[in-house]
Amino acid sequence: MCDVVLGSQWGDEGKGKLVDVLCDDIDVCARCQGGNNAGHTIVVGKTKYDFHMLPSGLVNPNCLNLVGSGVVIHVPSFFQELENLEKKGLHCRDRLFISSRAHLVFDFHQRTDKLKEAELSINKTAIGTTGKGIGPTYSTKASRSGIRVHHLVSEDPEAWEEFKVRYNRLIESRLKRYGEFDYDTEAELKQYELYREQLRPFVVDSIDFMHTAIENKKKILVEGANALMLDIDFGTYPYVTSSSTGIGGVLTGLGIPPKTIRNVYGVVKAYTTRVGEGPFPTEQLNEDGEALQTIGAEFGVTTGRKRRCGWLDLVVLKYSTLINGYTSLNITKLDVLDSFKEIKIGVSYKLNGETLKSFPEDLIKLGKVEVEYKTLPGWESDITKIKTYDELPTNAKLYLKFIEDFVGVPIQWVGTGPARESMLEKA
Ligand code: 2SA
Ligand code: GDP
Ligand code: MG
Repeated sequence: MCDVVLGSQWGDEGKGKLVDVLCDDIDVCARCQGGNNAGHTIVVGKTKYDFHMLPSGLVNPNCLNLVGSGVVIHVPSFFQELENLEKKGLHCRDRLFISSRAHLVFDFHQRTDKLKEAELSINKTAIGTTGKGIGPTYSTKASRSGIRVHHLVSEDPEAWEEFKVRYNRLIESRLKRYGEFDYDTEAELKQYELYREQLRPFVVDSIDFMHTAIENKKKILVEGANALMLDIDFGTYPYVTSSSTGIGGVLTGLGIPPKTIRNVYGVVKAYTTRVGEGPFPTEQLNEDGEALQTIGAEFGVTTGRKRRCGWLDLVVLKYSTLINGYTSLNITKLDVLDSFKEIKIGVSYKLNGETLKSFPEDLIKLGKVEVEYKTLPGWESDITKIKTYDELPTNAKLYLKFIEDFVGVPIQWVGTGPARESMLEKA
């Protein structure tokens, strides 16, 4: 059976840490969507690991790791990330596999990501992407002109010629769209000729890989990247990423049927953050937002951008619960609220005096909603040394209970610090 970890807000909820905690007892960890736009931080003792495209399960020496077919792979970054992990003493080459069906991100995808953003910024409508070429790569995938891993590594005598034809066709269409830009196709192709050999040992038929693991009753954990509110269908479109970041992406990105899914863990930051542009109803452009940003050290793991901060938004969490069907929740970074005298929680959106039933799809509407807040008393004490859920201050428990009652999903874990040990499990 597969358990799944999904981000419930706008990302950076602390999914990596939960995956790391769960991976102690896991045989296979799989990524199903996104690419190296993701940033998952794991703190083990004094070592901090930053994962981008690779699954966080690599930290566990007994865990096999799969980069699934729904992921988009920038090969130079794949090797760079692997090297960085190895430099930190994590030897994991023999436990890392990539799907032959995953699409490749080329440098020109990253270039055109930035060119498109520059175009949009003229009208102040840039998305605030990570610049990792994610949107352009999923675009070429959807328009059926993308290049997949098997196109690169195939040993068929015609494969390399065919690869070059596809590659040149893609370059031509980019140049047509964006005009001439300086780009060394010869150098890139030479590099990819080397990658053909270097990448081959990692490549598997991921359908066979996953289904063999399922048949052999292996414990599988799927690591979602980004989060539901960045989903291409259900997020704040167009201020979203270009993959299915919810439960749907788990099925389409790994080729597994719904009946193989057991638990769906929703990771919820105790407040809300967002990096990049787009609507954020509970954002606090004031001292509270600044305090959350500073205390929570809210900076993007991939781009280093400051994350925007605001109160927990239960309208968002309820909406995200409807779509992903969380079986339990991990509330993270509760310790960041330790010093607040009062804590607010967004509980409903009002538009023209009427309470909305759900999260609006229309950004004009969303821009006009008035958030109604419930104010709860803070606990004003340090929870970072606490070892059990029961020892949490009464007001912290009230805060958690309010969330649980509102969304109707039990809280299973509470994060009280970045380290692996700072995770309280509710009995
Ligand atoms: P893209 O690059 O096309 O996926 O960007 C589209 C939107 O998706 C947002 N996005 C993210 N939001 C939060 N965290 C992400 N990962 C990094 C991290 C982000 C970073 O863990 O900190 O370092 O800046 C991530 N990746 C994509 C992005 O901000 C756009 O709003
Ligand atoms: P992800 O993208 O969801 O995996 O999250 P990120 O790694 O991008 O961002 C979460 C950040 O919060 C990381 O720096 C984590 O080390 C840190 N973190 C995770 N859980 C906790 C927690 O409970 N308390 C604190 N203070 N930090 C946490
Ligand atoms: Mg992140």
